Amino acid sequence: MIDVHYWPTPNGWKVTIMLEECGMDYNIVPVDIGGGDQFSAKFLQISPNNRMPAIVDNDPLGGGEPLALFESGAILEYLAEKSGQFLPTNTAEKYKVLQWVHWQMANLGPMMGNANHFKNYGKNIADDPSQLEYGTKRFVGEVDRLAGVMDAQLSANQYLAGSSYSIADIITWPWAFLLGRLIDEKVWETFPNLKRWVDEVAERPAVQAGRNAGSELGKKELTEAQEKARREILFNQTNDKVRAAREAAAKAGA
Ligand SMILES: N[C@@H](CCC(=O)N[C@@H](CS)C(=O)NCC(=O)O)C(=O)O
Repeated sequence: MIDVHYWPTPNGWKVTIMLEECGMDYNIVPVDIGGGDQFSAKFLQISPNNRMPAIVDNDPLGGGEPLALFESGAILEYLAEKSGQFLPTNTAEKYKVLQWVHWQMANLGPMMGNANHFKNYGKNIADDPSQLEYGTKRFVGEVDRLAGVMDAQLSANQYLAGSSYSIADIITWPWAFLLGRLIDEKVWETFPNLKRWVDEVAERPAVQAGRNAGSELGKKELTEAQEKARREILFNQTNDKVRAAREAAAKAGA
């Protein structure tokens, strides 16, 4: 059985979608990132960067001790190797897929995360809201550029890495389908090939199941004070803040 340390967000969905696609059994271990669970000593041993998703495979490929992994790209590559699915074994084909996996990890995910931060969350936390304008312009501009990169690729290919559905699609879809919500629903008119692919992947039963996994976790009604406390935990993390959160978690016995 695979334990998935998880909260229902785009990076979390990558892993539940992959597990559903592979037909692997998994057990969700909630990591309430707004509540500070990512600073518990136990979680930091699995994921030293205080970010979810992470997995512990209790029956790892090759046998031996349970295998703990963090970073969704590494997790998907491991699950592909274990299941023998969604990553070709032929060297050239394999690296065609992996270059898009790395592209997502280094580009689309971080840029959309930052665009969302400046455009939507920033107003609640910035000391001076005028500071948000340049950040929004910079990151929404990058997201627009990246959408164009995907659209061009998908104009000539059914899937991101060519003619077969792969971990490149599984890792990219959970961010890409949110483009309309982040920028404007009109964005799909500019990127019709991307829209075609987003809709096609959305139809897959495993994608729907993975996207819904643990959806009840994030649905609590929160007061303004609780929202504020969660923002304090999640944003403007520095070494001092992270160390304090780690110490508080240890004191609470977590
Ligand atoms: N590159 C990482 C990114 C993971 C990530 O940013 N996770 C966020 C939620 S989507 C998180 O755990 N945040 C907790 C925090 O900021 O302390 C991956 O793809 O696994």
